[in-house]
Amino acid sequence: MAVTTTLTWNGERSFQKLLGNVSLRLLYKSSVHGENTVEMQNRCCCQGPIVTVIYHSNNIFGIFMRGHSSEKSKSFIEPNDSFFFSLQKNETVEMKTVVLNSTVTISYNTSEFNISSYDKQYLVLNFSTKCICIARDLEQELRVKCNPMFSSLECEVFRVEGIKDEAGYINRITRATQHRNRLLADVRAYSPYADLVSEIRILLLGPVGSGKSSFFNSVKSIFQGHLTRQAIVGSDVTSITEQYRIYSIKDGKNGQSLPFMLCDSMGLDEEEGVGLCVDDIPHILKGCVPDRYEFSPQKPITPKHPTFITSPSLKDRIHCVAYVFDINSMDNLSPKMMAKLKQIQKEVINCGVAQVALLTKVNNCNEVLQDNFLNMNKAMISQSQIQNVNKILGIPLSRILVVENYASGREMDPLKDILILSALKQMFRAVDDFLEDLLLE
Ligand SMILES: Nc1nc2c(ncn2[C@@H]2O[C@H](COP(=O)(O)OP(=O)(O)O)[C@@H](O)[C@H]2O)c(=O)[nH]1
Ligand SMILES: [Mg+2]
Repeated sequence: MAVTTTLTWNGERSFQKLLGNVSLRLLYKSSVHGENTVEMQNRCCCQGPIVTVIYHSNNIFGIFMRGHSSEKSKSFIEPNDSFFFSLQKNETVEMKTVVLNSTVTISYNTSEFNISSYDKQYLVLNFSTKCICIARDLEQELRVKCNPMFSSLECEVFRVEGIKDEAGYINRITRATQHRNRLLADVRAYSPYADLVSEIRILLLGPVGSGKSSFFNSVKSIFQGHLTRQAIVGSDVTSITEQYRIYSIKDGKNGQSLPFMLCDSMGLDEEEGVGLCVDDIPHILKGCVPDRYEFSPQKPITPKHPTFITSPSLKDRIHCVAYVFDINSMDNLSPKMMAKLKQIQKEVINCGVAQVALLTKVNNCNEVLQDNFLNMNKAMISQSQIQNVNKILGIPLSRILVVENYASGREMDPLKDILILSALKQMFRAVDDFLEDLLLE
């Protein structure tokens, strides 16, 4: 009896889009061949690249493994060329992928392993209860929503035939890493226009929770090569950051300081007397506010303050303001917040400082970067949020940057790095324009 797959033609098409013109040959189907690991192993072992597709409630997701599954690897999948995917149903079928960064555990029975000991990426199928157990981060990233009620559970494994390296996803990821490394080299090699200063200062300004402190942490993580959390981040409604911080970043652990500093400030609040005080802003921009200054929302700094910098030089001042917003809240900024932003922008324009907007929390970072890295801004321009920033603050589209900070994940990701490093590069360009203009003056 021929075993038929549950995968639709559109589903198969999205694999072809991703991996090149491949065909999928069904090796195993749980409802036909038996719902256990041994059966699956017997049928799928040493078959070359395989894809495991899980159908649970309304979700279709799974894992692509390039290396063949061996006897030894049983339910463990090694990183490097494997990835998770989920098929998002829309007009066609869209595939969302998450690169595997650590060893993943896929198991057929909860009793086979202890979840707490695999705190990274795991996936457990329990056929007797029709439940799946999936790592939270993974669930969120794949946008899988499993309803334990009314669940059905089916698992299919396919051999992927005709896979070509050049056309596929794996190649794209490799290209991403190369592109990331080039950007990294560019950022390292940056030197401010006409060597007017040795380090430029970028001020992060924006509502509470927009991701300012996380952006600094993310940039630092890239240069450290692993995730760091120097700045405290939070999900409180009031600002977690109360001190003004001027962060210099080292290239590697004991490396040289990079040619830029990120200045992290208290978050903006729509209410008067809460959050960063608008009257503090001109002083920050001019470089009068020292590192670690404690903000007080009702009392702006004055020249009488003991640590007030009375005659700041060009190196002390802010060379670029980055207005930071959560991209998802861009469409519903309150009128009060907008008014405050306008007020602040007036101060920034008065000081003649360069301006960019930085939109955080884009969760489709691999879509943004899909085919051509150079076109990533173009791909975003049609989005209403970007148009909105352009409208509210009058910032040109090329100066509206999108990033996904390192917030919840535990591993570095070249795609996130590309967006973050590209954002830095655009900030440098904005600063150079500002410095050039200054010199002409
Ligand atoms: N998913 C996601 N979460 C983020 C991102 N940036 C920041 N966050 C989260 O948003 C919350 C506020 O971030 P934080 O950096 O403290 O914002 P700040 O008040 O502007 O400094 C924290 O829970 C962060 O983990 C991002 O790019 N993506
Ligand atoms: Mg903060």
